[in-house]
Amino acid sequence: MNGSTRWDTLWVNARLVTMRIGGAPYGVIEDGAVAVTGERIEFAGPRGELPSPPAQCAARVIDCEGRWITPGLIDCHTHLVFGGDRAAEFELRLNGATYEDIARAGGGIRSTVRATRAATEDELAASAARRLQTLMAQGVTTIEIKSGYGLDLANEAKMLRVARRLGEMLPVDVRTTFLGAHAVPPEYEGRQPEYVKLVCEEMIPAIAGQGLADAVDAFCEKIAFTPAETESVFAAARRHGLPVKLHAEQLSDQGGAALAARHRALSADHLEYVSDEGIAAMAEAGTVAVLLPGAFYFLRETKLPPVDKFQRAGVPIAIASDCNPGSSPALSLPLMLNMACTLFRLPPERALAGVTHHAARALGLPDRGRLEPGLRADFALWDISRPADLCYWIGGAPCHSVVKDGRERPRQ
Ligand code: DI6
Ligand code: FE
Repeated sequence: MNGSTRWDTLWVNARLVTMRIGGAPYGVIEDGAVAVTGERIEFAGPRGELPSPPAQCAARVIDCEGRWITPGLIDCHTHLVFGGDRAAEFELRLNGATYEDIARAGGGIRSTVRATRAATEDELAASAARRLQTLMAQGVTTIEIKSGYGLDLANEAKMLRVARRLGEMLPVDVRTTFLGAHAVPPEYEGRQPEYVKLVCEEMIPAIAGQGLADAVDAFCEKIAFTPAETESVFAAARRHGLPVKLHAEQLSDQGGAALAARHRALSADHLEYVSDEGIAAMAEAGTVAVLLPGAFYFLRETKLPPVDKFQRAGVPIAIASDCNPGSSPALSLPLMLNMACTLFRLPPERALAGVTHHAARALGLPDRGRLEPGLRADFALWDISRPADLCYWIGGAPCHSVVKDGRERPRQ
């Protein structure tokens, strides 16, 4: 190479979980190497296929001492930015109240709305940053963050600005989703159609105009918005060039999955109560099923999402934390992997696909989620013996370090 090295950095003596499809399980490469220049992967393969000895390949060579490398984890569904918490409601539920009872009595999402409206941007950023650092310490390199606790233009925009700011403060990519149609705010009590009009005609145009959202979501449910209202939110999103996703079939079957598929949604999320028609429509549209075992567990749901039917229909399954104060105060994606396996019976390889390449797809980000030349150099090193160990530990897998955009990320 005429004295000049080809790549910036080369990681050797590593075992790779490439998540490449069609080869070995997990796309495993024993005795692998990953080379990076700038923010991109240039090489991810067996050390024996390097073009020359490691020291001649890259300006810097890092010995991974046999550790496993996975793609950086992607948490594709969170409500990470919020004021306060709902630990008191957790106690109420343990004393017999249901999630729906609490919501109908003005608690639930609305209590978080009060706390979020009262908080400053700095306060919201500080509390969300602590949660985000906990997720990052366990391998997260990309996260989606929804609004939905502001429920008026100023406060929804505030939440989305905080989410964007987190991506600037910390070495992690943040994708933002506008969820104005999460709940009806108290000032619109009894005037739900007017609130939907506000979301569609004022909030979405303003949020899109300020470039604050990468997608639009809604909560289609008996205690939230009807399918017809969801349609109008999606139509407004389309008018402003934003892709959609949907909280669908979490507590009952509303036909939300099929509706989302008709709108070519990136994902439909939750899906415990999805029908066969919903699954078929998602398969046809290529809509990802995002399963949220943290919410299933925390709400003590008993109806399982139909994972085998998704698999048979060819619907990609992603797994996310749904981190939020009401239904899933979850701060570990490896814990969600364990729950996806234990509660939903997902084999570890499919669970891992759910927080890597299928999660990337749920965010419309084809540039990440696998270890492959040309993709973003986001990956995590783990002190484990085999890939399934990532799903095995309850409450945290041993993450050694994280590389984001080709650079070793300082410990958070
Ligand atoms: N479904 C959920 O699980 C979260 N939002 C939603 O639409 C819960 C949000 C909350 O309870 O604060
Ligand atoms: Fe959610």
